[in-house]
Amino acid sequence: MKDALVIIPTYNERENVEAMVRKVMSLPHPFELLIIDDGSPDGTADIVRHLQLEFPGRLHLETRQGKLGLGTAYIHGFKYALRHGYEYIFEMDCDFSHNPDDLLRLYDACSNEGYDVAIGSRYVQGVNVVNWPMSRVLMSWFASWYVRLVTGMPIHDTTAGFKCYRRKVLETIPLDEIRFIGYAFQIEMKFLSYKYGFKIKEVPIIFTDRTKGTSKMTKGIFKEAVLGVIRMKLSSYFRHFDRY
Ligand SMILES: Nc1nc2c(ncn2[C@@H]2O[C@H](COP(=O)(O)OP(=O)(O)O)[C@@H](O)[C@H]2O)c(=O)[nH]1
Ligand SMILES: [Mg+2]
Repeated sequence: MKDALVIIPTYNERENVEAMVRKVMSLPHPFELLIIDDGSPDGTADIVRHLQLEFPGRLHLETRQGKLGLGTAYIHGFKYALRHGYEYIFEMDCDFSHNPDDLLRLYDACSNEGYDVAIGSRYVQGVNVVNWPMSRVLMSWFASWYVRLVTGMPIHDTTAGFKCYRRKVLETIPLDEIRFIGYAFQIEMKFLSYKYGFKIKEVPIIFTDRTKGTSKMTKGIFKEAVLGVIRMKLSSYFRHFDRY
């Protein structure tokens, strides 16, 4: 069984990807890295290919044709991780909003404290967000509150995208049934982890807005989440969440 794989989806992250790869490779735990690049026109994948020569066997790359969305990129990565036998599977952004040093804390929550899912959470104690415009902080905080209200799941940061899953979580969740692509994807993964009864921990982190490159967040992604969570909650009444 292999140990830990960090999945990072990328779209036009030329300014961040090399520093991110080097940072993860330098951590005091032998994380492996899987970049899922959606044919970034800025050549992100070429930079990764070049770095693979330096980190053989630890830096992996999957490329897809065109921008297909964050959710399907992660599903692609999760299947890769299951196929290749990793025990701890992480989600992280490429833009340094998530501090790679915190990978160690998420890893610890799952490998030593026995949690099935560890969430790098901005809203455990107050609001730990640096450099976001106030409008975006408020939107994110209210979004988390709204999702908690609709779904009833006891998680503060419901849209967080910095996570560690134990393998059995991704083996249990029916990955092919997930249709969401943006924030709603992150919400649904948490909702299903909760419904299937997995042990979830929120690890407090500080989230810092990117300083390089641009955000790919769109209005459509936001709209998907607003209606999506209601639909998700309603359909959950007609589903069974048995673990085998
Ligand atoms: N492969 C892939 N990666 C994406 C896509 N959209 C965003 N990303 C990556 O997902 C991460 C988070 O996106 P970002 O634009 O920072 O979203 P924000 O933090 O919500 O503004 C970054 O690493 C992006 O490069 C996509 O459609 N495909
Ligand atoms: Mg970002």
